[in-house]
Amino acid sequence: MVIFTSILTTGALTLTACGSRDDSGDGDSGDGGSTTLTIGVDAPLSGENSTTGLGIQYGAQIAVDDANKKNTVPGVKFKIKALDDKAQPATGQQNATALVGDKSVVGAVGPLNSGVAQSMLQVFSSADMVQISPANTNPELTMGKNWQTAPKRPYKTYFRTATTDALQGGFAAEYAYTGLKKKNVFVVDDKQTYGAGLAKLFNEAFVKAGGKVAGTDHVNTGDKDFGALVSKIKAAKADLVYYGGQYDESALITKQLKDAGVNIPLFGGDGMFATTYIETAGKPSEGDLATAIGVPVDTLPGAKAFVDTYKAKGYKGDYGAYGAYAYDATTAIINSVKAAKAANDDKLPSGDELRSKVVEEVQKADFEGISGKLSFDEFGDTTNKQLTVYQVEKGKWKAVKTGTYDPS
Ligand code: ABU
Repeated sequence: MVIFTSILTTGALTLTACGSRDDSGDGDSGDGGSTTLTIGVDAPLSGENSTTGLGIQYGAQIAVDDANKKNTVPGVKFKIKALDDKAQPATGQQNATALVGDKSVVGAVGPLNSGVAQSMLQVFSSADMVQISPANTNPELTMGKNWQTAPKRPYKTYFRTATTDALQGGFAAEYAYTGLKKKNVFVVDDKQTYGAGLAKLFNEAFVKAGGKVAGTDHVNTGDKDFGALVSKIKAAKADLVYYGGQYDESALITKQLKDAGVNIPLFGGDGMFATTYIETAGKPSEGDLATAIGVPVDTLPGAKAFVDTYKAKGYKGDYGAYGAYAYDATTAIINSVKAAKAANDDKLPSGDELRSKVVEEVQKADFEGISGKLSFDEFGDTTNKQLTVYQVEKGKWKAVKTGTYDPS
C-alpha cells in the first residue's frame, strides 16, 4: 500500500509520497517542473547478458531525457532508477520489491530475461504498477501456460514492446528451411524459460516445414566447455545448429564447433543478437544467424536521433536489440502519466491512484514510437509483429530478411 499526502498550494499539487518536490535541474533535463517521478529499470547490467541489458537501461534514459527536455508532462520531471538483476530471477524479484516500495516509482521497464520476468509479475501486480518489457519473448508471460490452446492473460499490469517466440521460432524455422535450404538441424537450448521455449517452437516449425531434427541437447548458462556437445553435433551430420539461449554461451559453442572442423552455421534468436557474440567468437561467427525483434533500428527514420544520442553519449552496451523498444516502453509510461493527469482536471493523481491510472492508460497506448507504431492487444502484447533475420558478414550483423510469421 502506497501512502500519499497531497498538499494543494495555490492551485498546484505537491506530491510528498508518490513523487517528490524537485526544483533543481540536471544536465540532461529541461525545466520540467516541480514534481519528480521515477521510472524503474530492471535488466542485467553486469555479467551475463549485460551487453543487451545496458541497451535497455540507456534506451530508457534517453527517453526520459527527451521527455524532460520537451516538457512532455508540464509540472513533472522524470528520472530513471536502474537496478541490476544479473539475469537471476531471485535478484529480479528483489528489485521488483524495491521498486514498488519506492513511492516515487510510477512504472517499470524490463526485465530482459523471460525467466526473470516470471519472478516479478506477481510483485508488480500486487502493487497495481505497470511493467513493460522491451525484451521478453516467451509467450506464456502474456497468454498463460496454455497459450497455444486456451490463451488467458495472467496479469493486467504486464506489457511488452517485443513480439514473442510464438512468431520468432517459426520465422527462424521458415528461413532456415526455405531461405538457407537446410534440412537436418541439431537443436540446442540452455534450459531457461526463453531458450528452451524458443528451441521447442523452432523445432516444431522446422519439422512442420519438412525438415528433420538430427539431434537435440541442452547446456547450462555459464558453461564454457562444449566439447561433448560438439562431438554429438559432428556425429549427427547436421547441416545447421539452432540455439535457444543467449550470446554468452552460443559465441563459445560456434567457436568450439568451427575449431573442431564442423563448418556449419549456428542460428539463434534475439538473445544472440549482440555485438559481443561476434567479438567473442571472432572469425568462426562468419555466416552465423540470429533473428531479432522488429525492423533494423538503424533503418528507422524515427530512431535516428536516438541512435545518434546513444553513440554521442558513449553509452556502453548495444542499442540494437532492445534499446529502441526500451525507449518506446518508457515513453508509453510517460505518455500515460500525461493522460492520467489530463483526465484528472490536469492534476496529477497521487500514490496508488496514479499507478493504477497509468496501467489503464498504457493499455490504451496508441502512438508513433521510434520503433514504429506502438499499441498493445488484449494480452498486453505489442501489435508490432515484425522480425528480422541477421547474418554475420565481415564481422558485423547484417539484416537479410525482415517480415513476420503466420503460425496458422
Ligand atoms: N528474448 C530474448 C531474451 C530475453 C528473454 O529471455 O526473453
